[in-house]
Amino acid sequence: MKQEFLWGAASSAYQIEGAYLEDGKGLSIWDVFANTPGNTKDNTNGNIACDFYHRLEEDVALMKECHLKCYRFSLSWTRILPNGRKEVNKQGIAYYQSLCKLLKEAGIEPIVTIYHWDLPQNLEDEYGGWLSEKIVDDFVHYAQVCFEALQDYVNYWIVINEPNIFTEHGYLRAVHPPKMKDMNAYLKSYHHTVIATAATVHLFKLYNYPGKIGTSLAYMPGKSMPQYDSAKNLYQITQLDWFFDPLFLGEYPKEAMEYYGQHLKDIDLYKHQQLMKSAAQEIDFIGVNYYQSTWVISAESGFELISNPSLPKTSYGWTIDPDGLMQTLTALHEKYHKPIMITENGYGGKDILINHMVHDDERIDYLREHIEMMEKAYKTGIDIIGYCCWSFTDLLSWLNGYEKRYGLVYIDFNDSALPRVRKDSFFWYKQLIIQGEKQ
Ligand code: BGP
Repeated sequence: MKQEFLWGAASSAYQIEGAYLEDGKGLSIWDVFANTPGNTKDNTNGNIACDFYHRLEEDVALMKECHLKCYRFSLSWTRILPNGRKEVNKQGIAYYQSLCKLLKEAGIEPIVTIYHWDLPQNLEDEYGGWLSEKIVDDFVHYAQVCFEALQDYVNYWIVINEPNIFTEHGYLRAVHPPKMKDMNAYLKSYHHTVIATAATVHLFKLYNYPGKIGTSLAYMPGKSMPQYDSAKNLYQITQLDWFFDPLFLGEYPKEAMEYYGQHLKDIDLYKHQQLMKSAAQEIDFIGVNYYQSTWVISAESGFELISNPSLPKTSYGWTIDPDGLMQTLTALHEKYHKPIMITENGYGGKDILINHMVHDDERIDYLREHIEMMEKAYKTGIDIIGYCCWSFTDLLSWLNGYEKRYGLVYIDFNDSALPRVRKDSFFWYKQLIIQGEKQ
């Protein structure tokens, strides 16, 4: 990989910061949702989480020790704008400025995600959040406050994390706020994320802010037996192209419009086409989160996704498929011709702390195999600019509480001091980066 390749790790505000009511922060939909009994696994919430809010020095020192070249984190909208708009919370801004400063001093490039799912509750209450086009102006205003405040430190911006996942979980599957099961709401909310992203990218370029801007989506490539090729194709068009095309080509795939048909009522996919087209040109890179592939078979509804019978799984049943990463990178490169940053990739499992050590061999194997595949893809000419493993420390899993661990650093959540313990994967990743530095 190139000398300047961004080896790093990723996280998000709600999953690590805690301090949910401190220093002027307003409530997000996740604060409210997770504090309502029955909504999350074992009623876990991010009220304290990893207490990253109070431990910047300690955790950034660990990142430096691990030789990270970049650290991807998200900003909490309500820490910066407690009501979602207008009044700026200076303490929130100061907090993120000091995080960026610490990272820079440690030689670590901050990669900032503007939005990782924690919408201001106020905007949800006022007009239904992502269901209303009103969100676009509020989002762009928030993004500009972030650009203004952090432009001296940040060279890589990611507009929204996985809009394809949070809209599905929130509006179609009712497992995230606002707990809806409505196809039309799902498609509508997604469309508003597209417009908000396009408008943000356009503003970033118009004001000539320094650095590069991209956005991150989840990609789960489909595999199938040859007899199910048409099912796989339908999956590709309606579940992958549908989300990526409007952001990186500036238009939705026509075939998928037919597929969604009447569910698209009240959604004008063409109204902002000019903006979508120009932002698709202007956006600098594709952020992709890859964890697993899926097995596609045909079904009455066109296709069905099942677990791949011939591939190994994590203890949480996620398919382990490094080849799927190659499939992902190749598909994105060939279709959109933009540099790619792998903004998430990692192994979620139940780690055990024994004598202040965590032997997480499965995680090391997972990371090694995926990184090798990425390097192979890179050698074929795919422009890959960075790799962020998910995650640096253990953190709150949206659907699996504190039990499912992804970190290179273990956190003992049963101990109120929240001690940090370097896992075997921490030392392994550190060596990998050091070797890269020598090349
Ligand atoms: C991605 C999210 C992350 C993280 C990860 C692991 O979709 O962007 O925030 O949660 O998935 O997911 P989980 O914790 O559900 O295993």
